Amino acid sequence: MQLQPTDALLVIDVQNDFMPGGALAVEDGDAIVPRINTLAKKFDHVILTQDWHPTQHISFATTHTATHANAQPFETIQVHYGPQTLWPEHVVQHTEGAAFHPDLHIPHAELILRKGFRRHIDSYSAFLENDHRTPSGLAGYLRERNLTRLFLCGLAYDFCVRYSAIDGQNLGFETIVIEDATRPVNLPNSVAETNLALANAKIRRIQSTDI
Ligand code: VGL
Ligand code: ZN
Repeated sequence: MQLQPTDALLVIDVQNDFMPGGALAVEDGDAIVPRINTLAKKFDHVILTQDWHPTQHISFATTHTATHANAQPFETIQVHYGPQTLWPEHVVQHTEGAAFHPDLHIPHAELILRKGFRRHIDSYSAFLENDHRTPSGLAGYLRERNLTRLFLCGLAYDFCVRYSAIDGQNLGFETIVIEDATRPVNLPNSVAETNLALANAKIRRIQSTDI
């Protein structure tokens, strides 16, 4: 595949808490770090996202234990904008868990986009928060810079990569997921649903060797 100057690599949430041993560990999450470093060298434009939650964030199961007797990590509850899966406390702002994996090496990355920083709205997608309305500003940034095709990698395939890809495609960017440079959280059905959602949105999945 021939890369173009209008392409950007979007590296989603390669942070310590999503690595084996972290607060919201993704199995084998660290295996993609060297692969992402290699991929990034091929792109003129690289953007990193960083999940960045305040304490008592709406996505933390512990935030809801007073009001939802059985609020447990990995269960879904209804909040003011619809369903929200609950998670262990993770990527709390300015903690070591929120830092990028120490081996992630992309010195030419041009933007670090933080998301999920509002206590009352989670944000899986790099474009829109989980109310599916509040924009992050990324679409405007990309359009203003004439970056029209997006390649996505990082964590996790079935949450933040999935929702970023769908929103990116819906907002008019040609969006491609580099599957072997992602790993899933893997809740019941989450990978199958993601495969289907990406296919329905006409989002291509490729391998890092295709680039
Ligand atoms: C993510 C769950 C909660 C992700 C972030 O990066 O996919 N998943 N917060
Ligand atoms: Zn999060």
